[in-house]
Amino acid sequence: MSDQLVFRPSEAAVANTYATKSQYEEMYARSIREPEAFWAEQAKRIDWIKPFTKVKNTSFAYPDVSIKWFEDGVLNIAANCIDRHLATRGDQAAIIWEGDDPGTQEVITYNQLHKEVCRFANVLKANGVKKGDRVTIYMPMIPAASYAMLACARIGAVHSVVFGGFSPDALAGRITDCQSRVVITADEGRRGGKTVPLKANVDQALKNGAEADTVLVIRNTGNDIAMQAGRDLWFHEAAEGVDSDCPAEPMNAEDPLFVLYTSGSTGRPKGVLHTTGGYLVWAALTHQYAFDYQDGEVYWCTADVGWVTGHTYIVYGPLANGATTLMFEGIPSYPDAGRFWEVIDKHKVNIFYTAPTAIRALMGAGSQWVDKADLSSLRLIGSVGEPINPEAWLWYNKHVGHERCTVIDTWWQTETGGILISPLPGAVAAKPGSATLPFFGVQPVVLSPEGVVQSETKAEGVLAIKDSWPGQARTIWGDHDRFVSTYFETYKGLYFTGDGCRRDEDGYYWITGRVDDVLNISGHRLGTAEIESALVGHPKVSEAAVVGYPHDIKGQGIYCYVTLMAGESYDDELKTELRNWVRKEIGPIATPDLIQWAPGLPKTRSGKIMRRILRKVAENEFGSLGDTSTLADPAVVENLVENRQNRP
Ligand code: 6R9
Repeated sequence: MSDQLVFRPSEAAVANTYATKSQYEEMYARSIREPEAFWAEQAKRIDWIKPFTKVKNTSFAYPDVSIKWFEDGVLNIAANCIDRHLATRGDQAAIIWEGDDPGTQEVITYNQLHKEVCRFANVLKANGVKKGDRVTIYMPMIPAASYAMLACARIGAVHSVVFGGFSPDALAGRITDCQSRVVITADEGRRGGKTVPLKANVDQALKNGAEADTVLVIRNTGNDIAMQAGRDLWFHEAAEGVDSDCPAEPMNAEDPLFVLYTSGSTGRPKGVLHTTGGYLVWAALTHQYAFDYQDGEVYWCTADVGWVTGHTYIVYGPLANGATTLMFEGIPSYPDAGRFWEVIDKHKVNIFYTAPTAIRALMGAGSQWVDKADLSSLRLIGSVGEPINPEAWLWYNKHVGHERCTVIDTWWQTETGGILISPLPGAVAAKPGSATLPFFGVQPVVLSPEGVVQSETKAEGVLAIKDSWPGQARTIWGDHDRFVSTYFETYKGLYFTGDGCRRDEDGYYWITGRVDDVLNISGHRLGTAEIESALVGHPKVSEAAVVGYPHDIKGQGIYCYVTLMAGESYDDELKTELRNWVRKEIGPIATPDLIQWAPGLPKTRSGKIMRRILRKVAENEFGSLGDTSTLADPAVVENLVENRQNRP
């Protein structure tokens, strides 16, 4: 191997693996050569009520994109994640819940999970929820969030989980877009010792234009909240006397399972739709192989169920495999920067999966926090959500993995359903900063920005995928045209990821980040368009342009250029006001880091904002602004450079 820093699988990792190097190579080759046979076999890992006879029926041909897997098969996801384990592991922990407050925890066995999910499903049914109906879930990280998701899956309702950190307006938009008539929430959530007013946010969302018939409220903190008669129901009251058994609805493989909103480069967030059969096969298979999950291990993914990582790798993948999945309500820094490590020791966690932003923040807090923990239970540590810089990778490997654990960097997206590029622990040597090689069935393609396929191994450009895989999103809720134009129009015949990448001489993929107007803030996707639209919604703002810039902890920070209405005064007080405004409009994750007053924005003569220049100024690289001759008013740039906010 060419690069100096290569970490080969340890003997222990090879002894433990489902795929050695040669097995990975064989399976990968077969998955490409004979996808029908390969996937027919892999799909046997889940229980089908009625077996499928067709495996793959997919086309990326523009504009007739259509993706179907196992299309005549019938199954139920909740039955796969719960019922089929009861005979062999009814008393095994399905979920270990660790509360925000270090003293709180709960263990839920598969038997208990069955009962809870059935009761939840019966409450939904009693409130009129039927197969195909959408249900919005706006919850803290408590076990009831996964009961709610699995209850929807059990009766065939389509869940739309909205991250509990989103604002009432962001929530309202998501309720309206998929027309959910039922919202599931809690009185309040807890995070880092503070409470989050979830139910009050729902009230606000329903006041601001969203509509719902029923709000089901879980009692969590027990603090007083307002309840609206005729609309709001306490879950514990609604669940009184309901049956603790509920039959699992037979679902077609292509019936929708969930909608999850994610940011794109333009417009409002889009509801990415995943279906049943292919998604579950992908979630279960990738969870088993990427983590080499072994029976009895304790597995912890630190994501929130409001993101796709929480869907696939806290709930569906691990439970489909009969795993013990740890669910954490809190944050890495509460009560102190040792929390993650204490939780690992307390619950003897074997597999730990987190985000680079958390690793960088904990690295910044000082190694003394992690070094006083034992961490000997760990076998594998993973990362997801954004590129991991080699420095953070090496710190993670040394201080968390004790140079003994396997480290995996997994690349994927909301739209991909699960991991697409990642080293398999017993097969593929890691290089810090590279997500390495594709998973079974995944054919990455590197294109020049003009769309020329790079056939040399060593290549650089944008990343696309050549053919469908079972876990792929099928459409955007209510807007198939947008699905087709977002992912399949730019490079005909290929799925376009929106990421830039480099492939080295060993065929390893190095993801370099988004090439579109999507920001990745602490591993969370945000569209610049969403932040701009929040800013121009403020009465004093006339125009705004938002770009990302490198940020030590968050990966990217949010840099806003703002032009005010004539006569408004550019002062610091207004900057604070705008920061709070965006927080309120979208949520704390969208809070601007830097705001620059821009009496003028650089525009072409046809009026297009030249973002390239704005990015350079934000990156503090104004020496290389490139061609500015097409600007309508070149003097604007001088002013921007002079007043730049990101000085070292
Ligand atoms: C799972 C998830 C997707 C975007 C993706 C890319 C970035 C995710 C990464 C990574 C480099 C990794 N991304 N994992 N970049 N290396 N291992 O994060 O989904 O929220 O949809 O974000 O995140 O830019 O396009 P999602």
